[in-house]
Amino acid sequence: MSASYFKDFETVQFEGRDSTNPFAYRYYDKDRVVLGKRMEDHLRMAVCVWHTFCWPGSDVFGAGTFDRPWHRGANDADAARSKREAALAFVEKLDLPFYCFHDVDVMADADGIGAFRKSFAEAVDHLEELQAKHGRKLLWGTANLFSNPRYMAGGATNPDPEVYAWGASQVRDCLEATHRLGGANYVLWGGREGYDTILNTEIGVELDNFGRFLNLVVEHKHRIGFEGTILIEPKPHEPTKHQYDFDTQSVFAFLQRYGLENEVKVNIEANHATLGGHSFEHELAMARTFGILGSVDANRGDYQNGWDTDQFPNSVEEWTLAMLEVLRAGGFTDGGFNFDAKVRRQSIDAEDLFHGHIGGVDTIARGLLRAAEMIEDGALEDFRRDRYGDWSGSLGTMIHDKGTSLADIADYAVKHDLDPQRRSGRQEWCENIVARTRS
Ligand code: XLS
Ligand code: CA
Ligand code: CA
Repeated sequence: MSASYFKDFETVQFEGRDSTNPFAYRYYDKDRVVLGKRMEDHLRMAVCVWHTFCWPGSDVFGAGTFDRPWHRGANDADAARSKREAALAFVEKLDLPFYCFHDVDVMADADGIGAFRKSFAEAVDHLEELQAKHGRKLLWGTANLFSNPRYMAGGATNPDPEVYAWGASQVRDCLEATHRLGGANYVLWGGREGYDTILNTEIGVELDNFGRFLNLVVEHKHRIGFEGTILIEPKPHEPTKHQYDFDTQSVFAFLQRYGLENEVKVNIEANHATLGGHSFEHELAMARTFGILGSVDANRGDYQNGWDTDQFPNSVEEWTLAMLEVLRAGGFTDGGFNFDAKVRRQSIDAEDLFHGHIGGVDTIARGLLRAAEMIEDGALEDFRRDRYGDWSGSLGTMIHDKGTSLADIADYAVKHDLDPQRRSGRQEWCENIVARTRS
């Protein structure tokens, strides 16, 4: 039933900006070389299985609105198989290279640890066949330690070590599966690694248990020879009131505290950045600065809503600024852009899945072209460099000299009777450069 779900759709192709075909790319031309690299290799885009194939269109006020064949009954072995087939067929129809999954997204429901492991193992065997059949790759896998009621108080931060051990079993199996499937990264999103009320929460114990967990995951990665990157995905809250992986700065402090700053990077999600009161480009810039920019979940929030709406990206300006940060970071090595985005509940048809992804792909591709144009033009980058140019002069160097004290710097100011002249930050000029970009 599933292989035929997308039978009426052709593979999406690049037709250029004048195309009138809603099922064509206007900007994403995978073989076009931008700043010395093919677009496909810059962007490494992925489809997520959870929103696009598992979510039935339900919300807290109502049932699922979608009528995909695999949603009609229980999530048994047949339904899970159809869902996997449909997912990989869809990625091929979009002509994108990658997909991403949680363990529970791709398997049939199973109770008990033995049955759970067996069901997941069957799914992984099938995914291996499907990857070969459709010529697609895995950007990352992750274990879901937040949906099952057992995880209501967290996985690695649960007060009950038996829950922690269950989580260890899921993560071990999912990390090994990701390795076997050739995954480029392994993600940990700590959805319930936080608290609902501080009244019942011992933060110090929870953080130490969480730090121990992450160290064990890294150790296991090396033990099995997985060469991909381990990624933490920051989010400030939802479902918990407070999530420990609040944002990139908090995650970096956590990694340093537990000795993992050279082992683990971040997977930045646009909507999580904005939920945290930041801009998307702020989170990317922070990760670039710390050298921990791993991968990106591509989506957007709604500026009037305070929750995680996971809509498809559609702001060319936001993605221009984001791509500028990714390019400044030197681009991705293992990472890519994963569409952690879902069509709206009223977008019930198979074609809506295409419209969501095609729009997102083109928005990101256009962001890349515009950011590349700004980098090639050089005016903004030159201005930024000049603005800090005096730091390589004599005073700047002296300030950073190991032997220099606060008093030395203060004496310098007094001795030279310093009277620094104000210089414009040229914010509006900078903003105009972005707005006037032609690509
Ligand atoms: C939820 C997160 C989740 C992670 C993977 O808000 O975005 O989907 O990406 O667990
Ligand atoms: Ca995400
Ligand atoms: Ca999200």
